[in-house]
Amino acid sequence: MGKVVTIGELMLRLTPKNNGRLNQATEFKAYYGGAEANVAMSLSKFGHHASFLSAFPSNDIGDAAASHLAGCGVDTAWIFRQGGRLGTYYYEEGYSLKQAKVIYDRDHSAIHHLPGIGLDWKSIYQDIDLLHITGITPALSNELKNLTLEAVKAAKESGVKVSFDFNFRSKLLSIEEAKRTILNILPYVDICFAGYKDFVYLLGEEGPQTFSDQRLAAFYENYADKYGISVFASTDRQAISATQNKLQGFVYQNSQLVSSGNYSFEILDRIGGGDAFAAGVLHGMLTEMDPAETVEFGTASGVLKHMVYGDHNQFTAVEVEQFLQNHGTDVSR
Ligand code: KDG
Repeated sequence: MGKVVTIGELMLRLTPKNNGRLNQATEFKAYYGGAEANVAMSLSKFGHHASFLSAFPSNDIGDAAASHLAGCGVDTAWIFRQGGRLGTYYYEEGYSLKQAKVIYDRDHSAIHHLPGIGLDWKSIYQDIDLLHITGITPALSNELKNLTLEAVKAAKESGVKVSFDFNFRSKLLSIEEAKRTILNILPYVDICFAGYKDFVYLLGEEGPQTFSDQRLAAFYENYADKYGISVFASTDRQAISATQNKLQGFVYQNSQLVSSGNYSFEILDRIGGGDAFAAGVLHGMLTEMDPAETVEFGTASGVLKHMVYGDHNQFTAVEVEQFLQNHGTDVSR
């Protein structure tokens, strides 16, 4: 099993009960999320040693968030207790013809204290195999952008592999700013995740407009050569309706593109599906599965996440394997 650090902001998600609208809600369901925390929680459930590096408020809300992570088995030793606010977001679920809605309330949250702490990267990376970060943290402020770059550079110096998920959030950055940020980070990245369209549109060069394995492989090869990235992983998601989905995963490794089955399923909660896929692929790599097993496990992890409420999976590796053994790719009820 591997030893992993993820760095980011843990988010409290508030969702109106009973598919309610935000402008009418009187009762909310609360979940913990945040892309990098979601990956740490999944990896920990899969049996890895996962640490989360962040800052949480030094109050009861911070205590509750830290307990939630610890309850999922995440190592909380690198959570600094500073500031008074936990990043929060409100999420109104989509249904039939109504789009889902996200409202962030994360300005001046505790993670903004992280760059002032003076992190000792050598201690943080001691005995660590892998760092996982996403495009969300560097999108939060210039200081956090610099900290993310510092983190990936120090990881390379310490011989720690770097995994990076674009996780483009248009509410945080414009496409142009996101592209600049990503291009600064990519030279330090070993394993790179993004929705396939994010790769194409954010890297902004001649990506495959029509989808085929050969064209996607050629696209990845170009970036693998340019940035020395050894693994690309992505998903192609087609929403059939607000409650029905198709999901297929891809892993490009050693000049070969391997695809998972194309799963059809009903969606209970789509938030965090990409993080569950990333955690599944990282699990495959950390346990030395071959690329075909890795992409199947990662995609199954992503599918399962869509079928439970909350931002992160609570499935063990054995449960994901059982799901793969017991079901075909059509898991619509
Ligand atoms: O990938 C899921 C995340 O988007 C969610 O948990 C919240 O991290 C979050 C964000 O910043 O949107």
